[in-house]
Amino acid sequence: MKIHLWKPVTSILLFSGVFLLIASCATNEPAPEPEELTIEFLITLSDEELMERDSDGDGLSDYDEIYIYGTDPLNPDTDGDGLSDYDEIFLYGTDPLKIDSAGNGFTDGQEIEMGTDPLDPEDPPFIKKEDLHTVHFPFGNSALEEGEKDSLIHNINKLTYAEEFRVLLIISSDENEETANANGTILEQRAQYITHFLSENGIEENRIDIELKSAGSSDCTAGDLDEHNSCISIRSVAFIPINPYPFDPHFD
Ligand SMILES: [Ca+2]
Ligand SMILES: [Ca+2]
Ligand SMILES: [Ca+2]
Ligand SMILES: [Ca+2]
Repeated sequence: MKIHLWKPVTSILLFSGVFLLIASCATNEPAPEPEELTIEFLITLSDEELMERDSDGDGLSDYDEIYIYGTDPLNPDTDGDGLSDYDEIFLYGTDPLKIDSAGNGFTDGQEIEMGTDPLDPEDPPFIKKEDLHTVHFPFGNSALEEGEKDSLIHNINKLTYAEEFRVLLIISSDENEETANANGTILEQRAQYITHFLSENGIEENRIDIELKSAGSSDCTAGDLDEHNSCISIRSVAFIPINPYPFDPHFD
């Protein structure tokens, strides 16, 4: 009975063995591939075998990925920035392990798409929201005092540097200020003063958007009231940079 039971099993084993032997001879594969490739499996292979393989088809051999570049031999785009490991190393010179080689907020793939230099942190020139200062007006007046002009010139320098940028000016007055005279409302006068100052310094009007915003003293934070019972922080023009690029950069 025992012999009868074992016979078919032995036949199957023998048959499988012969089949595996034939398959292995025919494809010249040294070891059976696991259903899903893993690094653990790859590093059991010899250097020669790894040099002949490119498991992820990115143009780099498994050997080079594992032992030279430190990239993932099972992922054609290790850092996920849209550029293949091969292209980063041999075409663009970018870091295949860093999503943003220049550290300027745009990924390497985005920079290639925009035609900017992925290795130059100053390309494309960029203005962050906090790079532009809010400037404040004296009570009832549309002309800036000297210290505030320095802030304005700082903003002009930023806009000159990043010439693709437009800017939104949000111009506010305090409710206690005189709202209008022969030259228009105080908001209009402030808008005129600022745009004139900007265009005199090379920032043309077509780069400027304006929003006039009346604000009440109720928006005032404590300690911001002056001797006119008017709110210093509200009498202002805020400069909001408008990103001209198709991507919003991400800063760590
Ligand atoms: Ca590869
Ligand atoms: Ca790869
Ligand atoms: Ca990449
Ligand atoms: Ca990269």
